[in-house]
Amino acid sequence: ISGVFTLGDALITFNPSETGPLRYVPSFTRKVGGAELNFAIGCARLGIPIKWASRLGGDEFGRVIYNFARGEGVDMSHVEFVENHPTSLNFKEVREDGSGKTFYYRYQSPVLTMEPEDITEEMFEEVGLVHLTGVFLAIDPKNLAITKRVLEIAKKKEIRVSFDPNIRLKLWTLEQAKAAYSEIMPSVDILLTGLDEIEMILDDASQQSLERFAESQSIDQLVIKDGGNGSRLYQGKTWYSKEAFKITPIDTVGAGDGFDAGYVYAVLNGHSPEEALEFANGVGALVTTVAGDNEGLPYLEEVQALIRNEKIIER
Ligand code: KDG
Repeated sequence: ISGVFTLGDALITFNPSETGPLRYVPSFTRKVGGAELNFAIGCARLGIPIKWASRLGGDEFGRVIYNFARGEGVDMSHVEFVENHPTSLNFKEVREDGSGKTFYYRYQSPVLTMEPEDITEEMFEEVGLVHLTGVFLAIDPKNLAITKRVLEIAKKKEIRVSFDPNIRLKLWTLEQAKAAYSEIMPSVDILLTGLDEIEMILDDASQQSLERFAESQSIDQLVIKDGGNGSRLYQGKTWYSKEAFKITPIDTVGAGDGFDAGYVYAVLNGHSPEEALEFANGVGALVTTVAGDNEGLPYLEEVQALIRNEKIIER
């Protein structure tokens, strides 16, 4: 099985000790987050060789993220520490139903020191799929050029590209997001998007409009994630769908990243469209059962047990 490459900014995530508005939360637990890193950890737990390219602050928090990601088995060869750019922070608010809000402190993100020339062909050895997300694009306008450099190499080496828009309106406007997405969409083979996100991008998320969009952008697999309502896939002029697993979420942040890792695993392992949706739904569901953005990411046997409706023997 071939490996996966991703790039993005990671954060020290402060998870609240209590649910409800952040202003009343007295204490936090220090954790690690960041959409692309969550994805990378998801891949590693499923057994996919995963390279994560990034920059971290040359500070204590940078070391926390580095050691955490390395401990999860993420290939850190393309992660560097930089001075004068503190590691990004994120304070989370979690509501009773598991949904949340994000308060970023990432104005000087270490990834601002990355340049398109830092992306070299050698980084893509043994890579069968590149996964990109809109969070990296949102951090700085220059990141579009870095992303394009990744896409250029992927095209040259015939590497598949998956993309998650991961719209973060706290980082840029919808207009800016749409402009950047439109530049990279024609290079995307697998689009993994939330239903709410594709509604924002296209204005009209009717079946017809989605089909037209996929065909006009030559997107091979258009995957729509709809949380508790399950997921859908449009591929080869056919729609497939799979309902969600019935679980009680306690922290939904990171579920979409987990879904992406699950879907990519299924694609690399040649699963059928329905099996791929089911597997990805399973990974996403398990993420929501644990507090934190990536702690709930399952190991392969845990997803398989959920799908087979088997209990894991605990004692
Ligand atoms: O998808 C989960 C991420 O959103 C979270 O871990 C942190 O918001 C975040 C980000 O910007 O990467």
